[in-house]
Amino acid sequence: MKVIYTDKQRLHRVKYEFLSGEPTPCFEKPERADMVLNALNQHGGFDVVEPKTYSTEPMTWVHTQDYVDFLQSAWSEWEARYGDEHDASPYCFVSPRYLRHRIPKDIEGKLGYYSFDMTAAITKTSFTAIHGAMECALTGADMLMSGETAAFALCRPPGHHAAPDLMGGYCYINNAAIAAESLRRQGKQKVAILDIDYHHGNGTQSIFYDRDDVLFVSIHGDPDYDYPHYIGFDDECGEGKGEGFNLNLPLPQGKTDWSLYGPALTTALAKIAEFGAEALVISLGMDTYEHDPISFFKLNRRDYQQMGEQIGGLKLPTLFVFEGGYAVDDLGHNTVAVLDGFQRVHG
Ligand code: Q9C
Ligand code: ZN
Repeated sequence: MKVIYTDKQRLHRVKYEFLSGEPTPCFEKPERADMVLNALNQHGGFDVVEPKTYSTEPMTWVHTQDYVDFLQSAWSEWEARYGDEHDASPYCFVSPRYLRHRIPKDIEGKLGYYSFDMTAAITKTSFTAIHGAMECALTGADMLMSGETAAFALCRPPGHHAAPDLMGGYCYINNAAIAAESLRRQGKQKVAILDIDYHHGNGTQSIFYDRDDVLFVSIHGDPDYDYPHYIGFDDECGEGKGEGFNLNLPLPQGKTDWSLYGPALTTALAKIAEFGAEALVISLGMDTYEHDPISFFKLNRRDYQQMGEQIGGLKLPTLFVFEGGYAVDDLGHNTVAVLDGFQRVHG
C-alpha cells in the first residue's frame, strides 16, 4: 500500500494545551507521525511517497474563503501585536447565544471567532504543515482515481474537527472532507466517510450535513460525556437533501471494548454498503486504544487487526486519512494492525 507523507508536517508543533486548568504539553505532536512511519518500515510492504503539489484552492471546496485567509495571515497578525514568544491562541469565543456573529478586526477577536476550543493554536510555520497535510490527502484521492485500490494519507495536523469556518480539536483544515470532495469532483458518484476516531467528527458532519452524495458515518464516545460535547448524538441524521445520509453511533465511555465496538462497526459498514458507495474515506483515529491518555475506549491490537479486516470486506477503493491517537509508544503498531488487517481481506 502507498503511504503519502511529507516532512512539512513537522513544522506544526504547538507548545501547550490547557487540561484541568494546567498548561500541558500538547498531545498532538510531530512524534506521532514518526512512530507510524517507524512501524510501517518495520512491518514492510508499505511504499512511503511524497505528496504532489496543490495550491490552497481545494481548501475552499469545504471551507470559507475568509477562514482560509485567516489561517494564512493569523500568525503575522498575532506576531505584529504580541511578538513570537507564544503560540497564537484564542481566549474568548462567540457563543451562538446573545453575541454578534460579525468578524472582528482584531486578531484576538478573530482567533475566537474562528475557533470552538483552545486546542488549535497557530505557530509561525503551522500553515505550511496544514497545507502539506491537505496535499497528502489530495494525493491519496488522486491515487484512487488512477487505479490504486487503497492508500494511506499520513496527515498531521489532523482534520476531522475542522468545520467550514472553525478550527478546534487540533484540527484546522479538514483533510478527509477535501479528499472525499476531490473523489466526487473526479467522478465518484457516491462517497462514504467512515470516522473511527474516538471523538465525533463534528467538522466533517457539518460540511456534508445537507448532502446526499457524501455519506458520513461516525463511531465515537458518547458526547453527553465526552468531547466535542455539543454534537455527535444519534438523532443527527442530516437535513434537507442530506436527511438519512448522516449516521452517528455513540458508544459509552469506559466500558466500550470489542464486544460493543464490533457490532457498531458492522452497523456502520452495512449502512455504507446500502448507500452504494463507490469510494470510501476512513478518518483513521487511533485514540480508541485502551491506553490512550485522553480517551476512554478499550480496544487493543487484535481488535485493530479485526477492524481492518471488516473494513476490507467492503472491497471498496479506500483512502485512509490519519486523525487522532495519542498513546505514542503503541500508535504506530496499532495503525499498522488496521492497515495489515485491511490488506489481508481487501488485497
Ligand atoms: N478532557 C483529535 O483526536 N481535548 N482531536 C479533549 C478531554 C480535545 C481530539 C479533552 C481532544 C481533541 C483529532
Ligand atoms: Zn480523536
